[in-house]
Amino acid sequence: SNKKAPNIVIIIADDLGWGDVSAYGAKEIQTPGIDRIANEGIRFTNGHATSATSSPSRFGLLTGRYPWRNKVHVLRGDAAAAIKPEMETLPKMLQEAGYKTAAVGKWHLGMGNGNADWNKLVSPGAKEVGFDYSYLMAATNDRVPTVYVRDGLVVNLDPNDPIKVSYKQNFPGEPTGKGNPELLKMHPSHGHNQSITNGIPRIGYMTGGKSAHWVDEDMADLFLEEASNFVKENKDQPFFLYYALHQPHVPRVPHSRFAGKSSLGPRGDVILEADWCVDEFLKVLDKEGIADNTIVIFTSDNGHVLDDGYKDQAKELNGSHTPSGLWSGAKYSILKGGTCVPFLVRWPEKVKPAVSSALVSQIDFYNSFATIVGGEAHACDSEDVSNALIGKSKKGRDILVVNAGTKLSLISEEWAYIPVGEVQKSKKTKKTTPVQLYNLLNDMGQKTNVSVKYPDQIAAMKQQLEVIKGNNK
Ligand code: NG6
Ligand code: CA
Repeated sequence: SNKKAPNIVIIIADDLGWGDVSAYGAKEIQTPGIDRIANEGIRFTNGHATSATSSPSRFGLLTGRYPWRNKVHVLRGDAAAAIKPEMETLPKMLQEAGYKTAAVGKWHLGMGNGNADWNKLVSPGAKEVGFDYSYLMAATNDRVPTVYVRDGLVVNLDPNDPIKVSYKQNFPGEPTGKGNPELLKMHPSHGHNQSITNGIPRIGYMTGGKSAHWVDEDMADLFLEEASNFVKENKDQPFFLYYALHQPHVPRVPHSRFAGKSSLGPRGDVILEADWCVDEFLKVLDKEGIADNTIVIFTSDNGHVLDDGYKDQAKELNGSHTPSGLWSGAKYSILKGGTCVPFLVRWPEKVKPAVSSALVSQIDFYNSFATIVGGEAHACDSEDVSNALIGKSKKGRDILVVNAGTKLSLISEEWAYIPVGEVQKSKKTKKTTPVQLYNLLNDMGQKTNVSVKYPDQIAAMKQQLEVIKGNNK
């Protein structure tokens, strides 16, 4: 048998819900590519992203550290690197274990020291996080800068047309979504009315760099090509690829091959496009003869959202589709729909197809892969759940913290506890949310708050959460 350490690929979608995948029961949309991973691997039904939004979720996955310890929230496109160069990370651990590493796709973890000059090397960035190679969109597809960044350098930049980015004010003479709706092919429903790229208004202002601007319709093919090339070039040594799909985050702009191909409008179309990318990527592993000893994870950075700021008919055309599946809540929510996402693990050489209800989190990849590859585990909040991930055990974690902004939820297989919270509703008003307790064994959908009935359970979980909070290694 092959003694070589397994290759590791994490494919992470952006805003894909638990119920958006046909392997998880979706009927209105078929995802045969993603389903292939489910059918040939383990389908986790209680697998979580760390957080209900992107930056904190990705921070947790890559560092094994709860993002609320570092107050990481949704980052601007010009934010400084949130993962500091001195921090331990999953890709660094794998590099030390002999892996070649790459990140392709959505980053959203900040680059540079804040207020970067995008005409020069932007550093620190993915390299300092532990990626030998990176081909990234800096933040999100709805935020400037709307350019690709390869190894810290903007791709296709013309030095005679320097690029400038601001999240405070527009640049003289530049049209905006707000002032020039006649230039738009897609209109905002809220926010998203600043600089325009490719006929789509974004968050933030940008000028220059015209030759470097991305074309949304081509993004999926480009990321797939980058991911595939990395695999082909590194197939003779262990590699780690973090392949961060941009779909189905807004703006939802599929290639013409997928436009109109689902019954759910652009949101469904880009899910079909993402699924096709997954299928094509799996074919590359097959063709290169490395599928058997490659661990492929498929997951999402947070739960689904329908209207996330553009008029793309996601709500109107949703019909009877249930993108959050069994859960209540969605992206931004502290209920399970915020963080319980598609979570698949395929490793043909070692893992038999199965369905698992083990409680696992993306934050556990760090210490679990450390065990699998013989690397050094020392991430703060990561737990070794490798036996659950490879199907040797039905048991994952005892307890997990997830967050939505500043709200936390402590989850076990049986309970979800959400402490009393204060939510800043505006500059002046705060809203207090009551303590919540749900019995997940008979109320998966978190419909009935049973906090009044179980004061002892609340006290115990409150205590447990305090211990975890204090365990700040
Ligand atoms: C919100 C944006 C939303 C999305 C989100 C981040 C508005 C009105 N809403 O602030 O469109 O970009 O941030 O999503 O601007 S995430 O999946 O990257 O976390
Ligand atoms: Ca997201």
